[in-house]
Amino acid sequence: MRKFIFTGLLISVAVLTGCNQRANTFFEKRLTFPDILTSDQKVKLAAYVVPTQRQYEWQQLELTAFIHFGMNTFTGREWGDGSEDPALFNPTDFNAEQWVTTLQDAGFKMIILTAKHHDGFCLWPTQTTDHSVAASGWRNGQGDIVREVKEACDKQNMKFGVYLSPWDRNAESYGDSPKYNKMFVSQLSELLTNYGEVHEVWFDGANGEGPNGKVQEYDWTRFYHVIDSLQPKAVKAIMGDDVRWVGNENGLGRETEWSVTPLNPDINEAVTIENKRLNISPVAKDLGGSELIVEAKTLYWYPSEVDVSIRPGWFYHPEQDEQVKTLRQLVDIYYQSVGMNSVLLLNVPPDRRGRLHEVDVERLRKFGAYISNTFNNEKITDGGILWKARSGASKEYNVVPGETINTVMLQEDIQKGQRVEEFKVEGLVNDEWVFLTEGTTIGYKRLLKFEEINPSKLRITVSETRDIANIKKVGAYKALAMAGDQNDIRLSDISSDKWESTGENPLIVDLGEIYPIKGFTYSPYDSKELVFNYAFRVSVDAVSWQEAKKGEFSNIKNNPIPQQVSLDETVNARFIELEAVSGVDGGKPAIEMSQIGILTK
Ligand code: FUL
Repeated sequence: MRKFIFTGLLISVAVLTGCNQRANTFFEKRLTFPDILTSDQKVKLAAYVVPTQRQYEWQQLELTAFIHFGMNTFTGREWGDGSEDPALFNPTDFNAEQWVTTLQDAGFKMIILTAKHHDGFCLWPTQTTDHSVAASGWRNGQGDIVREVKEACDKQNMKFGVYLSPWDRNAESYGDSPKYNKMFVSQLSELLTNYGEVHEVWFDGANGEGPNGKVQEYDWTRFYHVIDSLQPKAVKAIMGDDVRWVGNENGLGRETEWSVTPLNPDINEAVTIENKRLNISPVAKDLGGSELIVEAKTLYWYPSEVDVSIRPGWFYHPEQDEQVKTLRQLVDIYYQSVGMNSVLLLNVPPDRRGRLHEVDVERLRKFGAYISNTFNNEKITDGGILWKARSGASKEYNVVPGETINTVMLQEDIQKGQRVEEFKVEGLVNDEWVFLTEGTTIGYKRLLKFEEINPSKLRITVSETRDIANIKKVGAYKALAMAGDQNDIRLSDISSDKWESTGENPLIVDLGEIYPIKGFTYSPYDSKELVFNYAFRVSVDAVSWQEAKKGEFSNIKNNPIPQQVSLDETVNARFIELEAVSGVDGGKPAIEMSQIGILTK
């Protein structure tokens, strides 16, 4: 009877809201609640929101790769300012097939290429601007990076996506909204018409214009329409409404990661007002808990993508060759992304030759081998049978006799919605059930690690679920121990024991003696506001000062990692002065001595 009443409710909601409802049971991508619902009904209905076909196919890719390649590769910057001479772009041994083969061997299923980053330089010979590969010396201006990458992908059956930065520091029309939107639509259309199938379009939300910068109103509706009509299989990511930014660039998903959320990208006033009312943004801790759902008017299937670079920066910098993430860091990232109901988008930036660097290639090879060795070695014999679990229900699974395990995997059939709110895993050892681990959400995939153990059975309990959960697969594995720790950014070559400082903006530091300074670092930890534009000055006597560098910590807002700055030439100095010319939010942030490091090597 209760089931009958609920089915009736599902149908009336569909009729009332006109949502895209499949077979009178599920709501594809979006559900707007009618006003009449109780809180319990709202939470239960959230369990009936499901992905579109293209979102579902995207989720199954699990491992996708980002390629940041462009003008910054050759200038050493993270954000170019658009004034770069196209002649600087000149890869000496460009080889897209090497990228695809390396990434494919490591298990990656799609490559997303930065066709245009914030500096506006286009990697294809576009009709829309002269600022492109056509104006470079590479292949005598006859080359097309986008085409070569796409062809290499096609050859090896790798999916292909494009990153096209809305923020453009080169385009003259940027800020003249209709004019720039027209140009952007043409760029998008070229990319989506001339290169065959595209499976993801990545719209970066980053914009470093600051309070006094150019203001561009993007025509997102039109951009969406261009994608939907030219590439119906492509998911729209980040400022797109199919794939959500996880909220950090560290490779870290949420413990509780709901793909059903009231959050949508801020693409129009109504959405912005609603996101503000609910106090949510991609960086919010809770994006789908029941308390939030009760407050919401509309829910979306908007799953998380974890984007992170294999190196500290998004672009290749030779000085970061020793800071490529270790196997251990990459595997942790895998557990925290794919294993936390997200798709991993791992950036591997090609070097100035136009090849993936040997260190990165080796790391990827190890990573791919580790993941396949671990997860192709199933230790449960009967984990593939669909289990329909009510709140409180348990099910036992058989472990291959004698096997040791330390990892469990759970998957819901998300085509029937994401439902589990809490679960527990136990192992049967000597006829006794031993607690192994527990978690909150499952979604498409959840991986959890625990101490090595040899149980004869596993018992999964779905402690709380929004409606009958569809557990599609349970797996157990033995992940091998790994040597090696973090490859951290080098913070300082000289000890700060004898340093003395005055002021906080500018901050002046007496290093105690004269050093040959090659660069400095700024670690943004614990700052109220992060420094964006800076000026770095040096002096031997604290009387006459010389400006050694002026610039911006380009991507610091989204990726607040320690910033390393190399000076154009080595300077001998005893005193340094760092001024925060402006902060990421337009203020004048203070700087502490503990945030600074000096590079002399
Ligand atoms: C950010 C950008 O500003 C970075 O440069 C990089 O492209 C990253 C993936 O997104 O928002």
